[in-house]
Amino acid sequence: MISVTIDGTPVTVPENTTILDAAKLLGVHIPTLCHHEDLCVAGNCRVCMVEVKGSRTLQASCATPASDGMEIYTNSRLVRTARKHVIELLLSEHRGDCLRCYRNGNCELQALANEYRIDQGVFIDLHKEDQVDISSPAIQKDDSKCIRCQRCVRACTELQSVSALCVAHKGADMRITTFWDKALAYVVCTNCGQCVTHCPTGALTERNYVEDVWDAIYDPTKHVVVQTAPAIRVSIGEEVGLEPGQRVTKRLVTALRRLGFDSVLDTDFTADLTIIEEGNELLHRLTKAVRDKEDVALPMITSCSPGWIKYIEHEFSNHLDHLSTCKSPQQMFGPLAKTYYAEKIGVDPKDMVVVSIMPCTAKKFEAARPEMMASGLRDVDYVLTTRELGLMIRQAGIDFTKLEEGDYDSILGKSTGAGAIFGATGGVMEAALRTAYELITGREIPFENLNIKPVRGLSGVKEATLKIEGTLEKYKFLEGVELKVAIGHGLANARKIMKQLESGESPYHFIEIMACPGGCIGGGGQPIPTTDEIRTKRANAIYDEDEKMQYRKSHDNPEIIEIYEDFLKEPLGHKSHELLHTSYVK
Ligand code: HC0
Repeated sequence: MISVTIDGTPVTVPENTTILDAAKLLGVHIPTLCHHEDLCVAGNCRVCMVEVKGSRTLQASCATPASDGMEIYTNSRLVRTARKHVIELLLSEHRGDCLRCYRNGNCELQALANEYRIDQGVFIDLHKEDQVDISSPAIQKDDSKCIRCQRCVRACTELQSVSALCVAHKGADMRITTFWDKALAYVVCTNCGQCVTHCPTGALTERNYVEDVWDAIYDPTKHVVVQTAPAIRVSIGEEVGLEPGQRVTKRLVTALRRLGFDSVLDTDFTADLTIIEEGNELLHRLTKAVRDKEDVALPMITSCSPGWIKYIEHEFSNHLDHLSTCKSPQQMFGPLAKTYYAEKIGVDPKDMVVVSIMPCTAKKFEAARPEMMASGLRDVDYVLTTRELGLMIRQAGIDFTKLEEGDYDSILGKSTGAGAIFGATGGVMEAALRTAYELITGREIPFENLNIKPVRGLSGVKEATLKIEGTLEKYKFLEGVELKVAIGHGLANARKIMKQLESGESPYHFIEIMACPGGCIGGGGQPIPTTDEIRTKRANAIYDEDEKMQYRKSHDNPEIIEIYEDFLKEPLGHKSHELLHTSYVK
């Protein structure tokens, strides 16, 4: 441990603690624009400069380790003057039309400019024209708002191992760009949106479709159906002024009705359906491999995260046969809404508009993929992020705290705890294991074993082994098999898993991969900021939701039982293949 004084107050901290973190321990906030706890130290915005006694220059507190006996001043006249100049310099290059900016009110640069009362800059205002790249259906990039902090580049490289964004040129010409300066739609971007949630300004945002959805709602000839992803119910509260980790499912339903959606349905229902289809697909592959000794692609890997799908298509396209052929729950919902549900409620599918509320920017891309027209129409018409829904609720003047509780409509509205936990890393695996156990053994999983702890939490790659015992006669060939599973979240972890698979050393039968750190609760469409502390709170709320549900296993969902009896007939059957399964692009 070492001792330092910060603004005259002594504090003891572990060795190698940065000045920024030492100050945090003492409750002193030092502003910064380039630093983010998810990312490596950059030290390039210089906003976090502090005075260190005996040092000839100011020090970037995020990049300077505290040392024993250091006397640090975070708010001296020198520091304040220098910091103000740095902010002014940044503002001189930043197109400051805050009133029109999507991040107005949630922009770190704007907040600092306000805090430091930057009313009249001493530097020439370069007032750049907007330079917006809208080539992608998911993400838009506006260089005129970029402050070159490189958080996006680090998120894309460190967290996601994608490197679609990079730094070009030097000094005043330095820019954040892409390979050969191509538009985002034409580089290896996976649309995951981690650049967006890490951007301090409005330089990177999702493509916003709020006005299109209002138009659909106002159109009396349209029946507008909304589906809500598992992770929304534990994060939308942050957009309307609640603390992270509030579970607001029933108030969310009421808010959506108040906004004017005609049917309020749940992606958790199709998450349950995914488990039935994907669980049967896994059993089918295991049967071929273990009983029939056939050469079949194992491990099978989940396919519900569209950022992950784009990544494997770009980076590991020789291994696409490992992907489950199941569409994501979002894309299972779309064609079911425009066939089965439309018929049930007597609406012409041409007059139906399907809107998804997703914690994910890549879902916008997924919905726009050419193959996602199994209903004969665009299966999902618009995808809004949690942030866009928050905007709609605020625009409509809805006081979330005063909302009464509501229930999802039926059918495609009922779900289980297994569907809910899809929203956290490991959740798809946990849901699948709950169902697989009962399918293979014919016995009910003991209540105390429903929570499968090894697959939970924020470790980058998680593993579990389950010995199969006491099988039904038809699965006797699986008796004694040790089922090995792995879970990866964040594409850098996906790369590790895929490298192991590529080398032929993957010991697993089944792998869950989600593109974003933490899974969907940490998705690129989630409220900003998103940190590990917030991810944990959202995940805990999801597990809480699971424990409060009437049903906790997908195959117990009465609406799932009904849709198979009524419409789909059997898992992996003809109708399922037509509507619920897909293929991938090399
Ligand atoms: Fe997810 Fe999903 S769990 S990807 O994270 O599988 O976005 O929340 O909606 O589709 O259900 C996101 C979240 C979903 C899908 C589900 C899956």
